[in-house]
Parts: sequence; C-alpha cells; structure tokens
Amino acid sequence: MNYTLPKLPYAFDALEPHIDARTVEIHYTIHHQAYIDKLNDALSKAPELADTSLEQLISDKEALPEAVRDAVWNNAGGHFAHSLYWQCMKTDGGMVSEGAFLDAINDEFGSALSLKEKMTEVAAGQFGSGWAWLFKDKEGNLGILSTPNHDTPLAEGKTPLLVIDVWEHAYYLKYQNRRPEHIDAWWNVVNWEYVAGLFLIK
Ligand code: MN3
Repeated sequence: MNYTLPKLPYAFDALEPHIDARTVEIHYTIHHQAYIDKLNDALSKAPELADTSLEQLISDKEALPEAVRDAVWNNAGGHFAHSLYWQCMKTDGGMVSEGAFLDAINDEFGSALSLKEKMTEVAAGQFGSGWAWLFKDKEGNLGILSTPNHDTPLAEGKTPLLVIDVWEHAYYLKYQNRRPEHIDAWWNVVNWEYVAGLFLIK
C-alpha cells in the first residue's frame, strides 16, 4: 500500500480571505505530503501491515508493530486528519439548514450555534498542537472532543465527521499566534453538506 496525496477539492485561494492561499498551499503540498511520505516509509518497514486500512492503523496503537508504532500512528493519523480537513471546507461555507443531521445537532447541543460555540471552545482550549472534532459515537449521538498531535477519535471508537486543524502551521502566516481568530474565520468555510453526508452514511 502506497498512500498518495488526495486531490484538493478546490484551488489554493478558494478559502480566502478566511484561510489564505499561501497557507493552504504550504499546508497541503508540504505538511500533508510529508506525513504521507513518512507513513509510506514506515509501512515499507512493516510488510505485515500491507492489508491494514488507514482507519485500522489509527484505531489501536498497541496493535502496531513496536518498531514502527509511533511513526505509523502519528503519520497515518496526520494523513487521515488532513484528508478529512480538506474535504470539510469549501468556498462560502454556511450553516446546516435542515434534515436528520440538524435534528441530531439540536438533540445533542440545543442548536447549531451551540455546537459552534462548544467546538470553538474545545479547539481554542487544546493545549499545543492538535485537532478539534465533531464525531458520531456508536449509538449515533454527536459529540465534540479535541486530540493532541495526530491522534483521532477512531482510537475511542468514534467516527469523525468534521475537524479543524489547530496546529500553528494551519494559521500562523495569517493569524500568527491568534488561534481564536483563525477558528472564528474557519467557520465561514465549513462544508456542511459534506459533513451532513458523512453523518448519514457512517
Ligand atoms: Mn496540519
């Protein structure tokens, strides 16, 4: 299995002015690519993982061969999280307006605005590098959590639906250390149709 960089579903400048073109370009072509290269390198040393899916690689760390455990875990997590992150954004994102997904949001959080507030708080509060996720649990309920480094909700048996990258490389060029400003801006480019689609099929 050799992983490759998935096609970016829009141009580098598609998320302007909220996320600047240079940040998207560097983040995608350099950072994301680097995780893929390191993942492929680690997997080349562990042929026993050849048939293991990307999701399986980041579900159970202890199941990974010790010699490549950290490298596979961190870089597969990085590849998975970034792949979802790109899909979760689009030009002129909006708010989810109707359907089963909105019902689930209202059940869990009270309103879409409350979801937004809670996820903003969790993303801003993640200490150091990491991610904030909206997930669906095995009972079909929604929840929000943050993870450090490249850990994902799959390690807890939860299905990721939406993610924001709060590593500094995701926002430093435009926002420097002002992570809360980046998070506020990011809400303008969330692709809710895509997230709702994941909610329905997962
Ligand atoms: Mn990143």
